[in-house]
Amino acid sequence: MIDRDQFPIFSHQPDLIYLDSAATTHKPRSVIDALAHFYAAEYATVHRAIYRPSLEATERYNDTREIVRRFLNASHASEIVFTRGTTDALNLVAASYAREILKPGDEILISVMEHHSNIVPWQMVAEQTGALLKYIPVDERGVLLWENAIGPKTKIIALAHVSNVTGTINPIASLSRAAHLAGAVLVVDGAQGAPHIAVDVQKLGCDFYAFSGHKCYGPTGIGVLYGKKELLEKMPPVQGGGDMIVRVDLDRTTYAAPPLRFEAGTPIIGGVIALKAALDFIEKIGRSKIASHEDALLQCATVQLAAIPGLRILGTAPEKGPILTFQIEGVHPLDLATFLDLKHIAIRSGHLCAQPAMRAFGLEAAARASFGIYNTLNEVDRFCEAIQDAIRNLIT
Ligand code: C6P
Repeated sequence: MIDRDQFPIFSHQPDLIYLDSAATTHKPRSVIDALAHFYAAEYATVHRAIYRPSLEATERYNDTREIVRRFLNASHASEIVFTRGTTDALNLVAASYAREILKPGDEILISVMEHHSNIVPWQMVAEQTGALLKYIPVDERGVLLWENAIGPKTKIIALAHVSNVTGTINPIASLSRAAHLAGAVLVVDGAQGAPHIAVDVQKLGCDFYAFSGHKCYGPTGIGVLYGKKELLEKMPPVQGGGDMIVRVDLDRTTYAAPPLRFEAGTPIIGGVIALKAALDFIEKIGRSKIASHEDALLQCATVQLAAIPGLRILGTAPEKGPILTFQIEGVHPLDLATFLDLKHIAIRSGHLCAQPAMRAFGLEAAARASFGIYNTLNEVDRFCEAIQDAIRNLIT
């Protein structure tokens, strides 16, 4: 599908079969070079200084905002806030938007499938405001049973675009319409969506969309919050400091307009610049090509694993991202991951930072393989053979 030589990790670790892209993706040469080149040749602060290198760094920083706007098809670059990642972005919506609008008795609706990043911030804001946190159930396939869940008191609905446990792709456009009919906003945790699916926030109709650069072939420490202009403009900042102000007096501060209002302090300049290289990398391949390649890998792995007696796949929704979580009767997921690691196969094991989702399946831990653009069908076959081998060796 792509030239794997673009990813230096595979020349440093030629035996590695990396099946943990849902945790974080490896980086193509173009991203590593963009980051190294910025630090080596162009490094300067942004927004504050008038010397040439700083003006140029500021221009490149701002260029990325426009690239992200296009990546999400947002209407305005000012709707793009740079954050440290998805977690940071979701916490910003909870601590600012939600804290501002929620009254005692209002309802926040999330699902039992969410990552802890899309549960804990809502629990915190519910406690602070007296709002109630309610959960949408899922069926045994991992499909959201949401139709009757939205009520007159629902003010915020926060859901994953793609579940990091079941891989389920949630029907965001329908959920947006239903949320708006009820007078609520829809917050989308796009951590597993943005790397795999073409995201058009105007078509999806969501009010907020969060994602992480490091799951999109970019660096760690940089993420994005998209928010509708009219909502961001009403939101108070959560952090105060440099760069987020128009004027500071001894007794008061006038805040800058969004997005700078939410980007206090010296920003993640190198991360932002390298994020552009990552999104360019994705766009150059094309998101529909990425999705179809990863879907082929997922189908190939699913067919092989589903045929193994005693192996249960968690998440069999009709629409899935490239995530395959499973459990084998009589084999602890940590033992399985250790066994596979001896064969240089990297999978995730444990609760996947989604303990309520695990418990909904009656488990405390599971194993997960997830696919990226650099994986091959041959790697999938070797992974499935290694699973068979693990079963022969680990079940006594
Ligand atoms: N899931 C996984 O292995 P951060 O850490 O902020 O970049 O992303 C958090 C996050 C939020 N939502 C979803 C759906 C996610 O999958 C993640 C990160 C990783 O599944 C690490 S636990």
